[in-house]
Amino acid sequence: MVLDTLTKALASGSVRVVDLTHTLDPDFPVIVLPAEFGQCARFRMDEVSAYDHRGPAWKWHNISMSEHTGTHFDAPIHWVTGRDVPNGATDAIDPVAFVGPVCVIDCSAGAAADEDFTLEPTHIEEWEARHGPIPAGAWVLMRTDWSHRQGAEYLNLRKDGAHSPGPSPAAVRALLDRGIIGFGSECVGTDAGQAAHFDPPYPAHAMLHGAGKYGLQCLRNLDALPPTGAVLICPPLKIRGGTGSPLRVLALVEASA
Ligand code: 23J
Ligand code: MN
Repeated sequence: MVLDTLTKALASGSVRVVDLTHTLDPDFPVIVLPAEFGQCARFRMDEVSAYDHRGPAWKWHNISMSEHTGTHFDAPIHWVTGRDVPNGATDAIDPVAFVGPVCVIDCSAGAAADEDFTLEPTHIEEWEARHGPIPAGAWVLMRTDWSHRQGAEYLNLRKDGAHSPGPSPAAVRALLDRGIIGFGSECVGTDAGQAAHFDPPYPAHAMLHGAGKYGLQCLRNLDALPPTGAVLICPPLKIRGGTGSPLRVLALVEASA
């Protein structure tokens, strides 16, 4: 009954499918770590044939990239804190995690005023006062409109590293206390650009993955989502032992009455 209602609503347009994914493209920025560390590979596409002598009736490409290139999913084993989480790799996560309710916290005004804006517990409490409690099992997405930025403005690298918004350690703690299943960001990582200097460093990665939770990065179109009521669909590729993967992220959104 529920699914019949859903498919009819999709057909009539009263439930819309919103694409939260950036296009995989060699020019899309990837995270840049300090030079002493290994680096993330950009997306690459090589033509194998194009209806030619290499394959007269078909066109196809070989592709390569990092697990953490473009719009992508972070699995618990991505971080050392989550290395022993049961079923913490992309091929082993219970797929029920890939479909769920989504809460969107609008931080766009704060991020416009301060490129190092941090989501704090007070913002979460203010959001809940207006929209109700964040339910256990929810995905929480931090809207910053950072996805509107182009080129070098997206990573926003300076001599002292990247400057982009993200959650404070206390905010990650507050989200874990509510029993969320994952946290997503429009920025290149779930953590703020300066999060190496937080305590603990990289709190979104360290605390979420240590608790067996998931991350989404490089999201877009969060400005097309309501604060509550949408359904997120985010299944990563089933990479054996994978720490994450590029994916298509969709949201089902009810047309406002
Ligand atoms: C490796 C090291 C630090 C970070 C990241 C990866 C990511 O943001 C990622 O893509 O998961 S902060
Ligand atoms: Mn990642």
